[in-house]
Amino acid sequence: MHSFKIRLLAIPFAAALALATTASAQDAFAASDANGDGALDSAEFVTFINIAAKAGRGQAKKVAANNMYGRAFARVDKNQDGRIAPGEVAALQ
Ligand SMILES: [Ca+2]
Ligand SMILES: [Ca+2]
Repeated sequence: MHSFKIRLLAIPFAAALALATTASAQDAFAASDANGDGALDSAEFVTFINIAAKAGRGQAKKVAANNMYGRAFARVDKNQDGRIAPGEVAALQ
C-alpha cells in the first residue's frame, strides 16, 4: 500500500525526468511556468534553462555551466518587460 502511494507521488517527478531528455521548447516552457501565467519570470527561466540543458540544448548547457542565467534572461527577453513569453524562447536552441 505504501509503495503504491509513493509511486503516485513520484509521477510528476518521473514526468519531469522524461521532459529533461525529450523536451521540446514548448514542453520545457510549460513545465517551467510554475505559477501558470503563461510567461517565465527570472526564477522560472532558471528552471527552463536547466530542463533545456538536460535535454542537450547546447546554448542552454553553456548558460547553465557558466551560471549566466541573468545575462541569458536579458538577451532572451527581447521586449525587456521582465518576462519571457513563449515566442521569446524560440530563439534559444
Ligand atoms: Ca510564470
Ligand atoms: Ca518579454
